[in-house]
Amino acid sequence: MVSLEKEALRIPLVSELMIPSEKVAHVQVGNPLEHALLVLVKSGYSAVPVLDPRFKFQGVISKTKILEETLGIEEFELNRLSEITVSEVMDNEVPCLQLDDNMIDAMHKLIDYPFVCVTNPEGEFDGIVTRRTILKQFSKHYHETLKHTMTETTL
Ligand code: 4BW
Repeated sequence: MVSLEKEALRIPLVSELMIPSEKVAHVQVGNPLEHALLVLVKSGYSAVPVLDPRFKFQGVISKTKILEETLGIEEFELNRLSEITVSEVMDNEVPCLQLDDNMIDAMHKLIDYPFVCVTNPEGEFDGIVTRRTILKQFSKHYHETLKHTMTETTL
C-alpha cells in the first residue's frame, strides 16, 4: 500500500509523457508555405513544429499565421504560398522543455500553448508534450486520490 501511495505521488518526467518525434508531424524551415499548409490540412493539426535539416527545433507554424500572411488588402493572395518560406512566418519565441523536466514544468508552459516541444541539450527535437496528455494525467491522479480518500474514510 505504501509503495502504491508513493507511486501515486511521483511526478512523471517529460520523457515519460511526450509524444516521440517519429509520431509528430513537422515541417522544415526552408519549405514553402504551401507545403506547410498541406501538412497542416492533411494531419488535421492547427500548428506543428518546424525543424532545420539537422533536426534542430526552430519554431512553430500554424494555419492562422499562414492565413494572416496570405491575406491581402481585399482577398487571399494564394500565389504567395509558393513564394514565402516557413522561416519567414513561423513563431520562434516559443518555450521548450527538456527530457528531465517534470509534469509541473510542462503544465506551466501548457497554460499558454496547446503543445510544447521537447529538445535535448544540443537543441535537437525529441518530441512534444500536449495539453491532452497533461489533462489525462491529472484526471487519473484525481480519481486515484479520490478513490483512496473514500476508502480511508469508510474504514
Ligand atoms: O489527428 C488527431 N488525432 C487525435 N487523436 N486528436 C486530435 C487530432 N487533431 C486534433 N485533435 C484533438 C486533440 O485533443 O484536438 C486538440 C487540438 O488540436 P490542435 O493542437 O489545435 O491541432 C488536440 O489536443 P492535444 O492532443 O492536446 O494537442 C495539442 C496540439 O498539439 C494540437 C497540435 O497543434 C499539436 N499536436 C498534437 N499531436 C500532434 C501535434 N502536432 C504534430 N503531430 C502530432 N502527432
